[in-house]
Amino acid sequence: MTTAQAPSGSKEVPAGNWLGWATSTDHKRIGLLTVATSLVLLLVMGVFALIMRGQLAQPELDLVLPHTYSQLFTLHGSGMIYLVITPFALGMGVYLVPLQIGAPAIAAPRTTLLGYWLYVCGAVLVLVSLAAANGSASSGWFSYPPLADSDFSPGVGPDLWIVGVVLSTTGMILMGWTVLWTALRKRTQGMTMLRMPVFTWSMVASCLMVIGSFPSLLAAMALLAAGRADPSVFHANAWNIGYQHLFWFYGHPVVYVMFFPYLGAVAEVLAVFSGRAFFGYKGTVLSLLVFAALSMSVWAHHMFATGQVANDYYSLTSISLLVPAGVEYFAMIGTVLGGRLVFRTPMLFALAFLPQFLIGGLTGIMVGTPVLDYHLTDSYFVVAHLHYVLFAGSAFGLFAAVYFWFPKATGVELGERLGRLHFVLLVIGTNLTFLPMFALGYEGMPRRVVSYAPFDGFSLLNLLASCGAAVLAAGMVVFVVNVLWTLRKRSLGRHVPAPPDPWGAGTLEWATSSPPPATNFTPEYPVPPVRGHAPLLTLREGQGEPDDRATLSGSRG
Ligand code: HEM
Ligand SMILES: [Cu+2]
Repeated sequence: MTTAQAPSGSKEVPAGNWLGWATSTDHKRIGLLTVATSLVLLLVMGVFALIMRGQLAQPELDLVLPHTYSQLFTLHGSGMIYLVITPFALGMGVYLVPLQIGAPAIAAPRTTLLGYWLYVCGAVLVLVSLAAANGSASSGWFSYPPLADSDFSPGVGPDLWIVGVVLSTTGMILMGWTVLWTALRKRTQGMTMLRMPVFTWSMVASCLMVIGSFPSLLAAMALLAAGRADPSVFHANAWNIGYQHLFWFYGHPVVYVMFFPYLGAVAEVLAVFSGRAFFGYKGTVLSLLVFAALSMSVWAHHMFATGQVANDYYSLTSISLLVPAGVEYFAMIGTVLGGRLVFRTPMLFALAFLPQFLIGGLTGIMVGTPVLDYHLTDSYFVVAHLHYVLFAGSAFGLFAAVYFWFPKATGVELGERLGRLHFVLLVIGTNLTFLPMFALGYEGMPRRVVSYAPFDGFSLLNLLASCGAAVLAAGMVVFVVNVLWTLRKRSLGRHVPAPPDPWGAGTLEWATSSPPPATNFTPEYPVPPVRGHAPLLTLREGQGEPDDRATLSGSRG
């Protein structure tokens, strides 16, 4: 901690005090622990992906055994979703929502802390399951029975995986509740619902989906566990399809839980680095809520190929998601078009999010159309689509958020040059890795295969994708170096301490010190008056009441 910045009277626990960190009920610590844990797991899951891309770089390689490969894609996919992108999103909410709405603390802090530890225990179990005699789960992140039952996936590994998934999901539900409760009940004076920042609204919409849909995954996992104990459960075919329904009632909305918070972060970054308030605020808020509600009605578009669902209905609801998505998209573009742009690293990631995500969204229309999906399902086209949404979409938003809020959370900015290098490598790497997969899928390469033959005609595109993965990995190394280097400089005291508001931003978290004191706001850093959804911007532009300006300059010390 940069103690120079910490106002007197705050109860900072020294940085080396591990027990203090692990048991603190300060939402900023829980939030930081959550995002730091998920970033570490991102590297682990990334290494699994690299091994897979190594195996697929050329036809008929023997880098890993087929059963190992099945575990790798299962742990990679399930880990990225259950243990990385979802927890990071909720961790951001835990850290930022109280600050953004001017609250001194999160609602139910012990419940939030319990949520974090359930997540950690779940992650440990999922990783430990790899050491089981028959290995870990190996039937993909959605683990359909009968493939995932105890006849086809014997051993204790898949059971450990199930318990791990249940624990971390329960943790996410607890965090979702406390973040939602905070936004509803702990807003400062003047912070009406329709003045909450876009990011906070994106968290509210996400948390509603967490609460509405995550319990369905717990039910699916309970069913799977029961079926593994007594395989006759799945002999009635109804339960195989029933499992899929329970699973996707969670599995679809989670895609938006892994997307909204990043979209919210990108929206804030775009507004700040365009030097204006977010354009189309109300339309965006409304569309987030419509989007969240609609998202609960589309789940069975993942089941078109079973022939057992009402394809027309699910296709129609899926494609109607384009309307709220379009509103948000144009609001973001409108924000950028009217502004004076400043191209710092967070802004670069936020701008790249737009076209990258568009590719994911548009190919979603294709897989949401049953006739096309019959051809594309379970091919590499789906792998390309989901990675454009989740990697090119969420991960770019994730990095925009990391570079943007890093100085707030740590008191020091990440290095700009390394940040740009990271950005360039990530853009090249992402597209080189995932674009060829559309073609591979269209040409008929199935997903989840450990190898292919030279005469299949998949060799060149796979080689390109694997080279892309190497570029991506290099980008991630640059990012890790940047973080460690910056933190090292800070611990040696050789850094430039970040001011409360290094970017000229608009929302309340930038009114307090960097990092914020234990109670978020203090007499030295009071909550400024709130008269709109970008209160600091209003004050700076002199549109507030005359006495407002004094509060602001006072708070800047
Ligand atoms: C935000 C980051 C990422 C997320 C959320 C993610 C998610 C997923 C998911 C859900 C699956 C499907 C697993 C399954 O079929 O059960 C998957 C498969 C896969 N991913 Fe990722 N992934 C990410 C990043 C990456 C990266 C950076 C690479 C490459 C460098 C990669 C390479 C692969 C490969 C090779 C497969 C196996 C495809 C198959 O055979 O079906 N992923 N990923
Ligand atoms: Cu879906």
